[in-house]
Amino acid sequence: MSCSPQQACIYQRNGFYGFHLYYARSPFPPLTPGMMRMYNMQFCPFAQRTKLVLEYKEIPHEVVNVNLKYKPDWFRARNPLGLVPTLELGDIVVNESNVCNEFLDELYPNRKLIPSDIVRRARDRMLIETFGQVTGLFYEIPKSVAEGTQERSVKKWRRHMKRYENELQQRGEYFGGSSPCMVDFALWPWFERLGVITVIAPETDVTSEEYPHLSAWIARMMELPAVKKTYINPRGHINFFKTLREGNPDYDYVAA
Ligand SMILES: N[C@@H](CCC(=O)N[C@@H](CS)C(=O)NCC(=O)O)C(=O)O
Repeated sequence: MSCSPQQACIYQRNGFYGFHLYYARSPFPPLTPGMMRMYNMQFCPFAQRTKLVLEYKEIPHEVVNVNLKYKPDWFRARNPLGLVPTLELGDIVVNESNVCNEFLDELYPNRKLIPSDIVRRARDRMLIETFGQVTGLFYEIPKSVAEGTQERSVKKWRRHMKRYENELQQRGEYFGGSSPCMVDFALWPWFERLGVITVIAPETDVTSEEYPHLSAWIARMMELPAVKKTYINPRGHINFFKTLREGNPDYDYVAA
């Protein structure tokens, strides 16, 4: 199937993705009544957080991939900051990956991901909040390597990895114990993209010698059907990251 940039085109590729064809003047793809819609960009780790929850809970949904360089007005109307992920269901619009995920967990209580125990919930929330420091390192490390000043940022990286390693040691197979919780899905997208920084700074690798629990968790996560459905291989992520840094993001790249 092919469609022009002006067409509203929602379709499945690899069972999940559609092309990012919603250029500035493309028409609004009509909503399917009662169907959860997610505005997405296939390489966005924040959007992947929400896709993982949609898949894990087996929530029927449709995906509209947005070209983030040329955002349609109707997308900006739904998210003034112009960010994916954004969810839409009837007249409800929800932005921000963590907020989207909390909304989904409350609306669809099967396979609960947020614990009801308030202490456990606070601990999980802290892990997700502080992970913002790790996501920032995905930009800081390549920059510091280019400037020859990576020692400090790599040290920061290792300190964070150790923190998550220790947490897993206490919690079990997943951050949720014997099954995944919201922490697993909130963190996973950046572990899937590990190849992007290990190729630039090999010292960032999560080896089984140094991080036995974290590396076993990575292998375990790769077996989850939700992860398999949203997975893009390192080549795909590296290519996207490169085109993004060059200022010409290749949203539709298909990693073979
Ligand atoms: N805090 C947001 C971050 C989302 C975000 O940064 N998304 C990026 C794509 S990975 C985006 O939509 N960028 C568009 C832009 O900055 O114009 C969240 O957690 O959802």
